[in-house]
Amino acid sequence: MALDQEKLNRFRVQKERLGGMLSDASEVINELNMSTASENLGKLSKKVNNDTFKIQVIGTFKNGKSTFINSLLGEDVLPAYALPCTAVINEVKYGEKKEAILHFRNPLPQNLPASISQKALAHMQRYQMKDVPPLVIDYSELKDYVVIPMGMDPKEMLLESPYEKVELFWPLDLLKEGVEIIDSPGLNEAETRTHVTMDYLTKADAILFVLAADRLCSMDEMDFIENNLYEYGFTDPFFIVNRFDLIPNDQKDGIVKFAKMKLGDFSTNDIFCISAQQALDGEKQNNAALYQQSGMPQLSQRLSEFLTKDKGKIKLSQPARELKRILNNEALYKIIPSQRTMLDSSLDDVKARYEAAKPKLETLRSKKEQIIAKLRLKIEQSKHEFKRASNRNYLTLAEMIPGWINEFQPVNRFSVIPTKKKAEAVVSEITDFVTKQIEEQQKDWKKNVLQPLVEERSKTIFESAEQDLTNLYSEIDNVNVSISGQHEVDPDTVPLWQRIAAGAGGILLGDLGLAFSGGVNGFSKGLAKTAAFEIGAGALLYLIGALNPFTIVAVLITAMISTWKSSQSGAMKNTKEMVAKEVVKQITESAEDSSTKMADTICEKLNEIANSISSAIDNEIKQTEEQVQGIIAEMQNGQANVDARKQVLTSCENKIKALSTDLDTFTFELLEQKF
Ligand SMILES: Nc1nc2c(ncn2[C@@H]2O[C@H](COP(=O)(O)OP(=O)(O)OP(=O)(O)O)[C@@H](O)[C@H]2O)c(=O)[nH]1
Ligand SMILES: [Mg+2]
Repeated sequence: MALDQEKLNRFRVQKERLGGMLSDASEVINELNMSTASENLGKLSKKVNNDTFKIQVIGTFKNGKSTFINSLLGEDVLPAYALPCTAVINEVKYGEKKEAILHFRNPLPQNLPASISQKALAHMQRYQMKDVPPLVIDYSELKDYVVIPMGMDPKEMLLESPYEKVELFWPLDLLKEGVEIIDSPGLNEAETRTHVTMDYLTKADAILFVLAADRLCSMDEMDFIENNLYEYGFTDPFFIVNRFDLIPNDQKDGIVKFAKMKLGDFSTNDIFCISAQQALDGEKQNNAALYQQSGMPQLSQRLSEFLTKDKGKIKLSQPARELKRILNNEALYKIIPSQRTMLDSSLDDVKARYEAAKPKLETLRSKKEQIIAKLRLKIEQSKHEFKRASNRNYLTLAEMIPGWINEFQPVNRFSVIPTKKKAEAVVSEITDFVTKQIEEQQKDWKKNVLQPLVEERSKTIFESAEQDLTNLYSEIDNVNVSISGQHEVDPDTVPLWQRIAAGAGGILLGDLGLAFSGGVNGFSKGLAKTAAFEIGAGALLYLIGALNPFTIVAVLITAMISTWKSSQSGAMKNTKEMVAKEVVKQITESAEDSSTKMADTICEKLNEIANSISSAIDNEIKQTEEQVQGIIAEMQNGQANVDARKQVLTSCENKIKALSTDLDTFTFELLEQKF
């Protein structure tokens, strides 16, 4: 696919422009001896320069995801068959040389498929199956690694892949500037592989959702779009209706209308009806007419526009805003005036004021420790509440299971002669059904009970510290003023969340963090929302893995064969009861452990937030010390040095003002899409 070179160039220019401003700003910030801000600028530069942009291609199995990506690559690279096939995440990235690198899971799953590639197996064994480093593989042999083992023992098909992902490097223009296209296993094909795809969603920046024109908008798909995509923050995915060549001409309009009706509310983007197969064939055969007919040119055009214009907007506007805040709120209004007043004082005065402030700074440090200790305690205390909620959930679940199973009518029936195979078929069907039911119920529970509970509890926890933190910050400000010798305290209008975020760097610069939610909701609510979101995005359903038809069959087989003697319906009834009992037993037995794990995970997240608050305050106090120590050192070198330093301050001030104006223009142009 050709990328709109002109737009791409404009994006590069914008990126370089912001990069230039960042490095100018960095000089000023270093000159002013602002170490935390300087670290933050480093992170911003990294974000602007090396950022990847991950587009995950996702959709029901066999809708043509891999074929679609192949059509972008212009070759049959990713395996695409009529059977469910993609089993592993494939990250397609830019590289001059076509190359594939296989990454291994750590730890490796216990059972490996018998059909595993010998080369991969030998490599794993070389490292005693532990911490296995990546392996370069021939990209034309991808099928030996990333494909679901077919026609094997059905147990094999359920196994987890030992590979974490494949990185495929390809010299495709579209992938320049850190763009990555991610092929993921099909949804709703198998539990293990749906999980692989879902787990990756937290890393994706944008979604291409591939549907099939000949089986459009199934209930599963709509449920996924309505519930999951939105939950993960993808409010504007690209919908691709593939396999459009299979629709007779006189029905094409109807399909387009139907797709718009079903999907229109979930994205502002156009819906693209394409034939990935025709596009790929067109590319391979150099048949421009076929490629044209495939509908790919329009999609291609829109994607390149997205990657140059919108991607730029998404990725550049946040660092630009943050840069402006550091320059104005921190450097211009705080640090420069404070350094000036110190330089205007006598060295003895500054030293004396610093000595007087030292015990205060120590007090502030221990106050901080107390606030954080209180927070940690409150987090620990709420653990039992999370655990209780989770236990209640398992209890309710266990009560519902017998009813579900009782009402379920399996397609598989008992034969006259008892066989293990038949028994397995019936039990698998019931277990599959009940697993789906549990999943549905758990999804609802997570959304309607767990997330609101986490949000509400974290709000209470962080609210309890809000006043103390605000006071602490104003005491830090007072100490700063007393050291610098400024006369009046300038009441700080910067909201608490922003100060903490700036000091903690990490949260603010993360993609989902405080900067986003704190700005809209304020400190505690912002933190609570962030926490609840992260909990929702994580795979918290520890239970599901425990339900496995094979273990259930193994436990029940003897008892089942003996029920066979009764009538067909009697045997079915007995089997259902036995399966229900076994499932309930498995759930009840693992409930305590799963609930503990769940509560631990939630509290770990909340403690991470507490740690960030703690280091944000540490950084503020450290900055106060570094500032005065720096000025004392300058003053000790004599008056000439002080005068020179004052000139440096004036020049920093002018540079910041100029940079701010540039940044305003930059942001305006970015938002107005003037480039
Ligand atoms: N007629 C037609 N067939 C297509 C089209 N796109 C893909 N196919 C075929 O559909 C089958 C499935 O395509 P894949 O690309 O493997 O689908 P997938 O979504 O990657 O499948 P999983 O990896 O199993 O989830 C293959 O046999 C393709 O040749 C299309 O636009 N038209
Ligand atoms: Mg595939």
